[in-house]
Amino acid sequence: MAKPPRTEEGWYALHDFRTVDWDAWRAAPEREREAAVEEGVAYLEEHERVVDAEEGASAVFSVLGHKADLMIVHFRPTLDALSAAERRFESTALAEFTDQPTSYVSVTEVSDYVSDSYFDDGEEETDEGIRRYIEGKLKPDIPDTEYVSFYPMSRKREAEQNWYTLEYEERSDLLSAHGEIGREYAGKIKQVIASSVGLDDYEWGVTLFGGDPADIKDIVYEMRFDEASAEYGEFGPFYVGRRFPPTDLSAYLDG
Ligand code: 76R
Repeated sequence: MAKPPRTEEGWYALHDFRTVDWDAWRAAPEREREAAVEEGVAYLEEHERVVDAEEGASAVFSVLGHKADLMIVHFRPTLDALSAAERRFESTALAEFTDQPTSYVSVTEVSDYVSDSYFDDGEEETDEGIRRYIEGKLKPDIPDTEYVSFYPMSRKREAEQNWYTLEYEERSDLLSAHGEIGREYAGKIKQVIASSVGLDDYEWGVTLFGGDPADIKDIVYEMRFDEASAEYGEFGPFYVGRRFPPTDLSAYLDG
């Protein structure tokens, strides 16, 4: 058996997609719409302030295209906290106007590939810079940049291309070449990679944040030519959205 990497898990992630029933929204009496906006804004503000848990991060995005209208992203220390956040949304008057076409559950992870010294020497012994880098991956903040892209992906398990039968060294080399491309986008793209093995339909959820949607397109495209993705990447549906402050909910719904 090829050696699995050691991993450490951080915050759990829920990508909660919602469609709005626009006909019902337009047909609803004004006071119902007002109550929905008021409760929706309160829900989003409280979750962005993380009043429901010790730590975490949340944000809301408007999603382009037919797949969804809203994406609410929550990072929390436990799966239970995510479940509570999801159910709490259902109790708002806004939820009466929404459906959940899809969702994604995952957990942030760092592995040996990122830093074997962290796993060999333990947290205390690890270089301060690396420790902060790892902490940032396990407990990601959500940047203020405007655009987001989310997609699930897996590594192939096919007869000729099987990531899971490659030797550890080979996987590690492929991912460090992958990381070199990634670092060219420093300052332009922030990525959150969270494992969904055993939790959802693909193996990772990828969330890319950036100020320019062209950078999102470029990083994904460039990585397609890199062996880790070209040979072993398998992708699910893509969702692209724009962050908005909770107080703009009314403008989004009525705009
Ligand atoms: O040695 C190193 O520097 C590698 C560090 C690293 C790892 C281990 C790294 C860096 N990634 C790693 C693992 Mn990544 N990443 C993606 C995508 O669309 C695509 O083709 C892929 C989607 C992007 C855009 C991205 C960006 N990465 C992984 C894994 C887990 C693999 C496994 O365990 O088998 C996946 C699925 C994945 C996918 N990666 C980086 C980036 C960027 C921007 C970096 C460099 C910046 C940074 O390290 O934070």
